[in-house]
Amino acid sequence: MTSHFQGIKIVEAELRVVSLPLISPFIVSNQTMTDKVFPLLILRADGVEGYAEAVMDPFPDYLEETIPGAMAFLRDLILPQIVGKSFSSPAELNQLLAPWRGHRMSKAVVEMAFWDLWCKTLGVPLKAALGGVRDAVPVGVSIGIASISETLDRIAVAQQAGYKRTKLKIAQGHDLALLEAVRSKFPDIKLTVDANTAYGLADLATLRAMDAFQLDYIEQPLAVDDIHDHAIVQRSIETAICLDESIRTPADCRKALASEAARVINIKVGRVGGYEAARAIHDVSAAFGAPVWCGGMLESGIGRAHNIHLASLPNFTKPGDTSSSIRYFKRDIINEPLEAKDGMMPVPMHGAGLGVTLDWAFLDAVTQSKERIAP
Ligand code: OSB
Ligand code: MG
Repeated sequence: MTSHFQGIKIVEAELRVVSLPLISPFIVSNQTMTDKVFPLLILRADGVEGYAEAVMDPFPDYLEETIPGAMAFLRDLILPQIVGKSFSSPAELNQLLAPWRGHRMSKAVVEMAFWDLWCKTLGVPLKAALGGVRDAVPVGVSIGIASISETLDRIAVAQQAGYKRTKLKIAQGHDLALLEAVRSKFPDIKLTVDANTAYGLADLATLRAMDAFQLDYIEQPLAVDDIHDHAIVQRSIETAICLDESIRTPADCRKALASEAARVINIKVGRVGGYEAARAIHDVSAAFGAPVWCGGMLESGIGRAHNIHLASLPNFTKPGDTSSSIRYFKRDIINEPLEAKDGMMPVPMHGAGLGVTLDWAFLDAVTQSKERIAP
């Protein structure tokens, strides 16, 4: 941009809570989701809109943040601080958010919507502004907890569709027998498991037994705040550990990799507070030689599109969780279908920024609440 660029004035914010029914319930070790409920933020500048969705759940079952808490934080504290002000870059906006502790999912939705607004103003795809290098990203599926026979059926469907990796949600008592059955039917597929913190050091024998199944990694076996005990487990097993919930900041990532608590990192831009943190985590991981992949939170097309742009960065070398939206929803809130083909998800490029547009009529039909924050 030229030196005339005065920044982008945010004239208004629109904050919605949206509820999209899931085609089938998604079950993980500590929660069951039947509808995907999420805050959707629209930031408006002169003739341009930026979109993002937040990834916290109605209850604090994945991490601490909740939708009711986020709505209060956004409506009463953060959005009144930024509406009516001008920002020349996402970094400048982040300076305003940085002093507040925690609330990373809430900060992320604001920062991500601004990135979209900024890129649309500059006329560049989000991918280009972020430093992405791919036009399509490799993706796999995340399969929720179900009976062994149902799980085998779902894997067969995903294999048929060409997905590049299968991740199975596991829990205490839903682990070794499941892996035995899956490996005997699918001996060669790229397979991972995600425990969503269900285990502890007392389960070391179970975790060690997973070495027999050629898993690409075991995702988040232990508690959210337990990098130390993950290092103990990583020393005792051959399979790589991948951290998800434990990595919220670039410093978390540095400590986890430096202490060899993990060898792979799951990056969710919505979990870590936005693209600035996500890119720093990507870079720290690359410095340690640790591959990263892009996680998901069952997002609608808006969050899904953000994830795909992020996953186009160079060190996202393992397949991400951003599979086709029709696996989750009968109908999405965006107009351009996000469909993977042979396990590759194209980066959406319908115009600048996020590269997708909202289906306003359907969005209104699935909106639970809507409020406007103006100066
Ligand atoms: O741990 O990655 C996780 C979904 C909800 C909460 C946590 C997680 C997940 C997934 C689904 O694994 C990923 C996706 O398909 O979006
Ligand atoms: Mg996970």
